[in-house]
Amino acid sequence: MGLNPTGLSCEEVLDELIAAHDLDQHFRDGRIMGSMCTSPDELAKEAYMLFIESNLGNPGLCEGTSVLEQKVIGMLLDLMGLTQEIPGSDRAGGQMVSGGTEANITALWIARNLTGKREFIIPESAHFSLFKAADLLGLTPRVARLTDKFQMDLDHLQELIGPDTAAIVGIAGTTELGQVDPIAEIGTIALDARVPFHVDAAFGGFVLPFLPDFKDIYDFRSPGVSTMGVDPHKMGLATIPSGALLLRDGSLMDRIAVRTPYLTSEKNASLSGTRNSASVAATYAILRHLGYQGYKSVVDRCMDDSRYLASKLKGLGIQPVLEPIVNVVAGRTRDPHSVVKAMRAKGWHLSVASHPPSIRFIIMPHISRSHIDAMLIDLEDILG
Ligand code: 0PR
Repeated sequence: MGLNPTGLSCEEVLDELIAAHDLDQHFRDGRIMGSMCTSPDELAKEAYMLFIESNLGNPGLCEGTSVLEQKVIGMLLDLMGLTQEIPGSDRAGGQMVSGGTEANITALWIARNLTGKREFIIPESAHFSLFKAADLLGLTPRVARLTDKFQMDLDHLQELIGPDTAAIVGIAGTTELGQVDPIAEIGTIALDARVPFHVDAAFGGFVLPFLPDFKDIYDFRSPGVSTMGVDPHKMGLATIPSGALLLRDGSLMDRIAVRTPYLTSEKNASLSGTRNSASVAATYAILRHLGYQGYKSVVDRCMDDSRYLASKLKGLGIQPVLEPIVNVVAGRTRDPHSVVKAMRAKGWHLSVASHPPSIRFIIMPHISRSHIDAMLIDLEDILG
């Protein structure tokens, strides 16, 4: 399709857009159970529109938006345990990014430039964005085995640490199973080895702080944790794209800074130049609007429904790989790809976990118990 020589009317263009939008799946229909995103809160959408023209890539022009960004980073640092009581917390900092991928790439970029080393260690459960980071940064990923609980094997981690280790990455809420690596223990190992430790909490960052079993053990309260990635556009109910990179020592952002002679600021230290800033306002809005208790109620409901799903799956002879840790449920079946495909033909959007092979459900806030019950009827039918 080439560019049309003369313009179309707004109505004509909108008709085209509506036709395309109708082809998309929508969270409101309750049939997407394999996505880590959800409908943003209405206030987040309103905030997004208010800041549609802002560009944090040129902060001198967007002082108000910059202030919001720093406030969001402050709230997220606090949520991730870097509260004022922690020694050195005044040096903490961070940056809003486009999501978990950019947070992971930026964290490893900083670690590479800081250490001058060329390898990093990830668990087998790591998100594929870490392989993108390796490729872009010219780093070699060393992959640590998982234990029978699908957490990073600490003995293997110790074996993999060597003179060229630039960073260790642990996952707080794995993409496939929602498992949490032993962050405090990895932190101790990282401190002993003097290696930066990045925690990918893209999904878990907005779930774990609201679960009594996890409070305190997966975040900056472990002294070895250097950086964390947390995505408001997943369980944070913000608009896409919204991610955050948090640093125990904010001045380390300088390790990736370049000079920007013609901008309002002298230096720029971010992967993106022009940056989506409307999402920063949307994230600020939803954080302020929900507060800790608001998020806790959302997480409590998703966790109740995840446990409900896990117990119903058992009734169908599908064994959950793990009892729900966060709101991700994976169930072992033979040939999960065929099951997911057959479910798709019935209008359900599930996904597949590869290790171990299983069908994967993510019970996001747009899913209610009645959606789960309706899905289970079709699943039972398919499994025959
Ligand atoms: N780290 C972890 C632990 C993740 O689960 C993800 C994404 C990322 C990093 C990368 O985050 P961004 O995609 O924000 O850069 N996990 C989801 C996945 O790959 C992303 C996703 C979300 C995919 C919604 C599909 C979807 O509908 O499954």
